Amino acid sequence: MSFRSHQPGRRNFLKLAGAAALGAPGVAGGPARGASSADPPAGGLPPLKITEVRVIVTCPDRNYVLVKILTSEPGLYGVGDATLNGRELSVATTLEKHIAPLLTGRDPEQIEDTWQYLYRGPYWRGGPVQMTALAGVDLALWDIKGKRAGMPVYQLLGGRTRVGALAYTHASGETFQEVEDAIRRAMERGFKCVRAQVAIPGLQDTYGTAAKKSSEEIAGRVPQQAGLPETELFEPSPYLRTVPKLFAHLRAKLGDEVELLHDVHEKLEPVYAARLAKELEPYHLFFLEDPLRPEYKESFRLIREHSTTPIAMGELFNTLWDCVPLIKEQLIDYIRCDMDHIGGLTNARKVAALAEAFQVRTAWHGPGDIAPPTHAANVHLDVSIPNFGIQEMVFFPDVAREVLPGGPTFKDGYMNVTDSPGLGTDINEEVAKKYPYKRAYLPTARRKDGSVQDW
Ligand code: KDG
Ligand code: MG
Repeated sequence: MSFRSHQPGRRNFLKLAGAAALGAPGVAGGPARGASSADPPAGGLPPLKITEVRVIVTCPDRNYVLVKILTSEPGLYGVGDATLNGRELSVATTLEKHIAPLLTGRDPEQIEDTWQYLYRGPYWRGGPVQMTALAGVDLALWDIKGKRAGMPVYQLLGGRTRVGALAYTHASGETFQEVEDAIRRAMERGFKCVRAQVAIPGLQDTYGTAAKKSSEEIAGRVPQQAGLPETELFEPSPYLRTVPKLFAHLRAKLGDEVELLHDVHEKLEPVYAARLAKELEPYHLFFLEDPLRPEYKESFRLIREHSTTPIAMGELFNTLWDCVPLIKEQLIDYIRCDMDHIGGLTNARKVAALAEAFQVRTAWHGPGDIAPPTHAANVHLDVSIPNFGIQEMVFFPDVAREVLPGGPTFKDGYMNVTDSPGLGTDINEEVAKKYPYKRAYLPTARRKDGSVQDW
């Protein structure tokens, strides 16, 4: 019996159940390995096996970790993204040393079973390293399934629910005027929604702004610092004084139509986040992003009790269960997990379904430090679910596009995917070799008294 069969014969099913109950090693070790030649073909297609798992670390403009899964069908492979900014080699090692040996010989069609096997199988579960590794495998398997079916992944997810995915980009500046100008430029490019961040007087290089770089250069392209990480300075008081004034300026100058967003980046303590959300109310943000640290979800209640500013959260979450308390209590309005850090499409679509039940919409994380296969998977999901909200996006530089061709398109404020089978992204391994890994870190932050602050 193989899990490949869509409708396993009853006799085979009982055999498997009996074997599992007895702890038969073939079953516990992964059912697909045992696919026998007597297995019925899946939907008329011949049996398929994973023959090789390649882990490719490359740094065209910044570091990316890609997973290429090859199959027994000549020319049929899938490409997934397993990039974890600043910890790339931990994920690559997990994939190479621990996960790849488990995959060779398995049936790539059994995505859910492989996901469960890799999530629950090792006993130790969750965490950003393992969940990013799992995402890399998961996305590659969805890519294979789409290519095999001759369909884009959104068709496998149920088909289109919308013509495109409303997108937002980032605008930043040293002054309110610079932020306003950057938003105007984004609007000229077609964006209807823009995230706004401004430098905070007295604090150097606050998150989302960086002196010496244009807003477009920074947009979504989180700094990667070669050598050792730099330290930024943060104090809540000047930040809390400045941000409402920024949005007062932007609304006065830009009017009400453009949708504005702001990322707190988990920097605030609950009472200050509640104050900020309350003071931003008159400016009608699309959402206020990641106001609190991810650990203690109850704190979100305080924000809710004091403000109607829509709240988004989730880029530091790693599992479906991180999302449950905030969604089921309706403490947020947008769930914005990073598909690359919560185990890929298989888990993200469950998060979306959970959110749908509680009238929470999606806003998957879409920064420049995850690679095109994740951006593509985001949009395949966006255009196929009923409760999509908004999609963060980034324009990759030419050098990255040469290594990682394909990916979503952007027009008139909306992202889209093409109808090419699978995810619609690829990797050029020869070009990737020209750009070896370079050690790099995210910045860190401290308060004026020297103590550690969330960046
Ligand atoms: O690597 C960290 C980035 O992914 C993060 O800082 C980007 O917060 C971010 C965002 O909203 O894009
Ligand atoms: Mg963010």
